[in-house]
Amino acid sequence: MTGRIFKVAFLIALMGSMGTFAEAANRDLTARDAWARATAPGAPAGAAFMVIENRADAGDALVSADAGVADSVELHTHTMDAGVMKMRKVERIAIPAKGETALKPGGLHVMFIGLKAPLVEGQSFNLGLTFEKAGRIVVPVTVRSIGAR
Ligand SMILES: [Cu+2]
Repeated sequence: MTGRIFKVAFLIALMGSMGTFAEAANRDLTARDAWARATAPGAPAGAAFMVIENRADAGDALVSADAGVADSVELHTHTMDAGVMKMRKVERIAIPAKGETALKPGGLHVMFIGLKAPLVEGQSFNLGLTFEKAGRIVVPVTVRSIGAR
Protein backbone atom coordinates (compact mmCIF):
# COMPACT_ATOMS: atom_id res chain seq x y z
CA MET A 1 0.00 0.00 0.00
CA THR A 2 2.74 2.42 0.97
CA GLY A 3 4.68 1.29 -2.11
CA ARG A 4 1.74 2.09 -4.36
CA ILE A 5 1.30 5.57 -2.88
CA PHE A 6 5.01 6.15 -3.41
CA LYS A 7 4.74 5.09 -7.07
CA VAL A 8 1.82 7.42 -7.68
CA ALA A 9 3.65 10.30 -6.04
CA PHE A 10 6.74 9.53 -8.10
CA LEU A 11 4.72 9.45 -11.31
CA ILE A 12 3.11 12.80 -10.54
CA ALA A 13 6.54 14.31 -9.76
CA LEU A 14 7.93 12.89 -13.00
CA MET A 15 5.03 14.25 -15.05
CA GLY A 16 5.50 17.62 -13.42
CA SER A 17 9.17 17.81 -14.31
CA MET A 18 8.51 16.61 -17.86
CA GLY A 19 6.03 19.43 -18.28
CA THR A 20 8.63 21.92 -17.12
CA PHE A 21 11.21 20.58 -19.56
CA ALA A 22 8.78 20.71 -22.47
CA GLU A 23 7.95 24.29 -21.63
CA ALA A 24 11.60 25.30 -21.32
CA ALA A 25 12.33 23.70 -24.69
CA ASN A 26 9.69 25.89 -26.30
CA ARG A 27 11.11 29.01 -24.77
CA ASP A 28 13.54 29.95 -27.51
CA LEU A 29 12.41 33.52 -27.06
CA THR A 30 12.69 35.42 -23.80
CA ALA A 31 12.42 39.06 -22.87
CA ARG A 32 14.40 40.49 -19.98
CA ASP A 33 14.43 43.81 -18.12
CA ALA A 34 10.99 44.71 -19.42
CA TRP A 35 9.97 48.13 -18.12
CA ALA A 36 7.59 50.96 -18.91
CA ARG A 37 7.87 54.62 -18.10
CA ALA A 38 5.36 56.00 -15.61
CA THR A 39 2.80 58.28 -17.23
CA ALA A 40 1.26 61.55 -16.09
CA PRO A 41 -2.44 61.49 -15.12
CA GLY A 42 -4.54 61.74 -18.27
CA ALA A 43 -1.70 60.82 -20.62
CA PRO A 44 -3.22 58.92 -23.54
CA ALA A 45 -0.22 56.70 -24.28
CA GLY A 46 2.74 54.91 -22.76
CA ALA A 47 5.66 52.79 -23.90
CA ALA A 48 7.58 49.70 -22.82
CA PHE A 49 11.17 48.64 -23.44
CA MET A 50 13.10 45.39 -23.03
CA VAL A 51 15.77 43.15 -24.47
CA ILE A 52 14.42 40.19 -26.47
CA GLU A 53 16.74 37.22 -26.75
CA ASN A 54 16.46 34.43 -29.33
CA ARG A 55 18.27 31.18 -28.54
CA ALA A 56 16.98 29.39 -31.65
CA ASP A 57 19.08 28.58 -34.71
CA ALA A 58 16.66 30.52 -36.89
CA GLY A 59 15.69 34.17 -36.85
CA ASP A 60 12.25 35.11 -35.51
CA ALA A 61 10.23 38.30 -35.30
CA LEU A 62 7.93 39.99 -32.81
CA VAL A 63 4.68 40.53 -34.73
CA SER A 64 2.23 41.73 -32.07
CA ALA A 65 1.85 42.60 -28.41
CA ASP A 66 -1.13 42.71 -26.05
CA ALA A 67 -1.76 44.13 -22.58
CA GLY A 68 -4.78 44.89 -20.45
CA VAL A 69 -3.53 48.39 -19.57
CA ALA A 70 -4.50 49.97 -22.91
CA ASP A 71 -7.13 49.83 -25.63
CA SER A 72 -4.52 48.89 -28.21
CA VAL A 73 -0.87 47.91 -28.28
CA GLU A 74 1.39 48.59 -31.26
CA LEU A 75 5.01 47.99 -32.23
CA HIS A 76 6.80 51.28 -32.93
CA THR A 77 10.13 52.72 -33.92
CA HIS A 78 11.52 56.25 -33.88
CA THR A 79 12.80 57.95 -37.01
CA MET A 80 14.40 61.34 -37.56
CA ASP A 81 12.40 63.41 -40.03
CA ALA A 82 13.97 66.81 -40.88
CA GLY A 83 15.57 66.92 -37.45
CA VAL A 84 12.35 65.99 -35.67
CA MET A 85 12.03 62.67 -33.86
CA LYS A 86 8.87 60.88 -34.95
CA MET A 87 7.25 57.59 -34.04
CA ARG A 88 6.19 55.15 -36.68
CA LYS A 89 4.30 51.86 -36.47
CA VAL A 90 6.18 48.77 -37.65
CA GLU A 91 4.68 45.41 -38.68
CA ARG A 92 7.48 43.31 -37.21
CA ILE A 93 10.62 43.56 -35.10
CA ALA A 94 13.26 41.05 -36.22
CA ILE A 95 15.12 39.03 -33.57
CA PRO A 96 18.27 37.45 -35.05
CA ALA A 97 19.14 33.76 -34.61
CA LYS A 98 21.19 33.26 -31.43
CA GLY A 99 21.06 36.98 -30.86
CA GLU A 100 19.01 39.76 -29.30
CA THR A 101 17.19 42.96 -30.14
CA ALA A 102 16.93 45.87 -27.70
CA LEU A 103 13.77 47.93 -27.44
CA LYS A 104 14.85 51.20 -25.83
CA PRO A 105 13.91 54.87 -25.47
CA GLY A 106 14.53 56.69 -28.75
CA GLY A 107 14.35 53.42 -30.71
CA LEU A 108 12.08 50.42 -31.02
CA HIS A 109 9.35 50.17 -28.39
CA VAL A 110 5.98 48.68 -27.51
CA MET A 111 3.36 51.44 -27.55
CA PHE A 112 0.23 51.48 -25.39
CA ILE A 113 -2.49 53.56 -26.98
CA GLY A 114 -5.55 54.56 -25.00
CA LEU A 115 -4.26 53.89 -21.48
CA LYS A 116 -7.10 52.82 -19.19
CA ALA A 117 -5.28 54.27 -16.15
CA PRO A 118 -1.95 56.03 -15.58
CA LEU A 119 1.09 53.75 -15.34
CA VAL A 120 2.26 54.23 -11.76
CA GLU A 121 5.89 53.78 -10.67
CA GLY A 122 6.43 50.51 -8.84
CA GLN A 123 3.40 48.82 -10.40
CA SER A 124 3.80 45.89 -12.77
CA PHE A 125 1.60 44.34 -15.44
CA ASN A 126 1.68 41.45 -17.91
CA LEU A 127 2.61 42.00 -21.53
CA GLY A 128 1.92 39.34 -24.16
CA LEU A 129 4.44 39.12 -26.99
CA THR A 130 3.60 37.09 -30.10
CA PHE A 131 6.39 35.87 -32.35
CA GLU A 132 6.16 34.58 -35.91
CA LYS A 133 7.64 31.18 -35.01
CA ALA A 134 7.81 30.88 -31.23
CA GLY A 135 4.21 31.89 -30.58
CA ARG A 136 3.13 33.95 -27.58
CA ILE A 137 5.00 34.51 -24.33
CA VAL A 138 3.95 36.65 -21.37
CA VAL A 139 6.46 38.88 -19.61
CA PRO A 140 6.06 41.03 -16.48
CA VAL A 141 6.67 44.73 -17.10
CA THR A 142 7.81 46.95 -14.21
CA VAL A 143 6.82 50.62 -14.22
CA ARG A 144 9.78 52.92 -13.55
CA SER A 145 9.87 56.64 -12.86
CA ILE A 146 8.65 59.17 -15.41
CA GLY A 147 12.23 60.23 -16.23
CA ALA A 148 13.70 56.69 -16.41
CA ARG A 149 15.96 55.91 -19.37
CU1 LIG B 1 5.43 54.91 -30.05
